[in-house]
Amino acid sequence: TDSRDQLLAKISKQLKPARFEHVQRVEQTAIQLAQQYGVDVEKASIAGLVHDYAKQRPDKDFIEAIHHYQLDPELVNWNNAIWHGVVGAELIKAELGIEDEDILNAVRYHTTGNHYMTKLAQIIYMADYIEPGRDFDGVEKARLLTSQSLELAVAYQTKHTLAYLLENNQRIYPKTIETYNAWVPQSG
Ligand code: DGI
Ligand code: FE
Ligand code: FE
Ligand code: FE
Repeated sequence: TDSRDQLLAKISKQLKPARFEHVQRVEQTAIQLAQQYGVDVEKASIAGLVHDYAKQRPDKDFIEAIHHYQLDPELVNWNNAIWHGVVGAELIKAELGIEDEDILNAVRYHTTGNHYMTKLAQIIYMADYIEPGRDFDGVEKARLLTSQSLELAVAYQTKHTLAYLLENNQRIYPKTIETYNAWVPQSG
């Protein structure tokens, strides 16, 4: 794997400045949460830095990767919002040499969540939502919950994201519904 400087150089080459700043804020937020919740800080740092690595790739790169890596063929019916995590993880593995499956799964699930998420994946899911540059109704509540309980925070984000998508007549990716069913109803 690369040194931190090499990793940062490769990431910054893929991203416009505003997006590169976002991933650095996600990294810092993820490091703080890892310290609080007893998760490997180095993994949280790397996962935060790489989570949106593929966000600005052209659609054709994702279509090619779905075929090349024999991912779920249904993925071709989705778009960058879903691809940059699920398919992006394969590009991160191939292009950045990151092979840790916990880190790769944290990237895969950072947008939609998953029925099962490690603490690292929960941290990246939440750090992406609450990093200091985020500003939306409910972000303060999300920050407070994240400091109190990762599980309740994951449930909060999952519910509010699904409600937002429904309100805006967006298609719901099946894994988003799986995440909702696994995390929200039993949390009260
Ligand atoms: O990449 P970021 O902007 O930092 O954030 P993200 O990866 O969490 O979210 C990317 C987008 O994905 C966001 O606008 C919400 C959207 N999204 C999440 N779940 C679904 C979804 N879009 C659709 N259509 N369906 C989903 O289930
Ligand atoms: Fe993202
Ligand atoms: Fe997110
Ligand atoms: Fe992000």
